[in-house]
Amino acid sequence: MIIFTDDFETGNLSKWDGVYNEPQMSPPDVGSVVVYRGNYAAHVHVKSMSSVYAGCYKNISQKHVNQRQYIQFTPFNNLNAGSLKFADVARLDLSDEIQATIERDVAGNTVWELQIKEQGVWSKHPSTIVAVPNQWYCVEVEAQAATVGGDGIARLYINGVLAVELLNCNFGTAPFDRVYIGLIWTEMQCEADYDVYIDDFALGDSYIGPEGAPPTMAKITYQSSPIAVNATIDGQTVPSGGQIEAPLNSSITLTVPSEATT
Ligand SMILES: [Ca+2]
Repeated sequence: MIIFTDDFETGNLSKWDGVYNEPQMSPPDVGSVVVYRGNYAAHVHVKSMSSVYAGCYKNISQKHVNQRQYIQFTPFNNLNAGSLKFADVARLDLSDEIQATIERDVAGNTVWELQIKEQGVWSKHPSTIVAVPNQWYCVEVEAQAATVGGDGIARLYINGVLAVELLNCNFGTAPFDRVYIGLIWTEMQCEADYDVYIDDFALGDSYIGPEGAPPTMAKITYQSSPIAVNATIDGQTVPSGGQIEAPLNSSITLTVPSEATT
C-alpha cells in the first residue's frame, strides 16, 4: 500500500516534515531544469568536499518500509574511492539504517550498492549494476524490522530489478522512524561541485516498483455539438474540434457558453 507520494509538482518541499543541510551546503530545493516527470523535481547542489549532506525527511512508524524514487546525478571526478548516499530508512537513535548508495573506485567505476547499519555496525553490499551520470534510475529501498531478532530484511531494487537482497539482518524489532532523501552523505572528495535530482518519490509498506516511462500526451474527446463547448489547456483557449491532446499534468477546462444554456 502506498502511504505517501511527492512528485514535487507543488514546486516546493512542503509535503516533507523537514529539510536539513550541512552548513557548507545549501538546503535542497525544487527546480524545473531536470525532471523525470511533470514540471518539477527536487534538487541538491553538492559541494566538492567529502562528508557533506542536504536533504529532507518524512517521519514514519513502520516495521516494513519501501521507499522509491527516481535519481539522476551529474558527472563528477572523485579524487578518492568511496560512496555517495541517496536514500535512507532509519531509526532516530541511528542504531539501524538501510541506504541506497553508489560505490565508486578512484578510476570512476561506479555501481549501485546497499549499505546497512545493524545495531550500530555498518556494512557495504555492492551490486553489479553500473550507475552512470545524466540518466534517471528508479531506486527502491526495502527495509523490514526483525520480528524476533536476527531476521530483518534489506533489499535494493534498481529499475525494478532486485539488485541486492540481505536476509537475516540484525535489526531491532521496533518500527523505523524516518525516511530521508537527498544527498545523505558522501565519502568522496571531488574536483568540482555536482548535482543530484530526485523525482516521483513514493513511500509504502510493500514493493512499489517503477512508474514506467514518463507519460507523454493524453487525448480527451468531447462532444461540441449541438451545444458549443469552449476548451482551455492551462488557461489557453484551444481551437474547437472535439479533441484535446495535452500533457497528463495539464489543467483542462471545458465550459459551455452562457447563451447556449438558455
Ligand atoms: Ca515531478
